[in-house]
Amino acid sequence: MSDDDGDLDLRELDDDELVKQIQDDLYDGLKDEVCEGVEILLERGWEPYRVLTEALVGGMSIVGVDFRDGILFVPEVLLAANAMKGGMAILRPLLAETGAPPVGKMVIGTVKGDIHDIGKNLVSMMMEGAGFEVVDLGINVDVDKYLAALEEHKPDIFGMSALLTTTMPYMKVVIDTMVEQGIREDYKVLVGGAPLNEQFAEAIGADSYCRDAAVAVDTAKAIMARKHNQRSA
Ligand code: B1M
Repeated sequence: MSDDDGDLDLRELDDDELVKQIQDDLYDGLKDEVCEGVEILLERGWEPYRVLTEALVGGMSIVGVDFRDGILFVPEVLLAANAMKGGMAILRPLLAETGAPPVGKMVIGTVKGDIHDIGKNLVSMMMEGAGFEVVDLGINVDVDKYLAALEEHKPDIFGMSALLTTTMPYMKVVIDTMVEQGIREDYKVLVGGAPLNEQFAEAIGADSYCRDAAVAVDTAKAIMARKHNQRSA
């Protein structure tokens, strides 16, 4: 399994071992190794979505548990996030390649005070892969920036992400401001992020809570189908 330098040869691992090794490398923040593992799974015919969910998201879940339990700290988690982003960068063009004209437009960003962007980036990638044009506002987005982007891009779908219990209430600030300005009904508002749930989304006046990126895609597609039917009715 090792070469002359004692390094592990990823190509000699079977699929299960390789996924486990990618998760270990992600945990250890080894970006180059994670990228190599991702490339090997793709060469073996794995669908990009499967690589994303099983190897990368699966690896980050393990990081999340140990971060919660005080085994990992911010510097280590930042390295793991960097390794995950390396793997995602390889998958992004593969997930986004549809060749078809955009089926709709989305503006998305992580709310003010929150710098978590991996989940949001994943949603953006999957939405692009489903044929949506995505305007990604990045992290720490305040209400003025969100509203300016809605005005400029006139999206069909407006998405907000929050990973902290302390930042998720900011979604309500944004939605309340939309109501005050009389533009709430111009957009479908989807919200997501680990601490959210259906009840929260309903309480703040969002249209839908999206548990994960796949649900975001399905929800957005259903919204576009309804819009299309209304137009042709
Ligand atoms: Co942070 N962090 N973090 N962190 N971090 C969490 C969120 C935490 C749960 C860890 C823990 O304690 N177990 C905890 C929050 C506790 C709470 O609020 N209840 C936490 C904390 C406390 C913090 C700090 C406060 C730590 C500190 O400084 N003491 C700090 C806050 C910084 C800030 O934002 N102001 C902090 C910092 C960081 C890092 C910078 C080190 C790093 C972020 C790097 C980055 O994103 N570039 C980080 C990370 C990586 C995590 C964990 C480990 C992983 C998050 C992640 O990327 N998951 C996380 C633990 C966890 O979530 N289990 C944790 C993978 C990603 C694919 O999943 O983001 O859930 P997720 O996205 C999913 C869905 O939620 C959904 O779809 C995505 C894909 O399926 N989704 C959407 C997300 N957004 C959506 C938007 C949509 C739709 C669906 O719009 C339509």
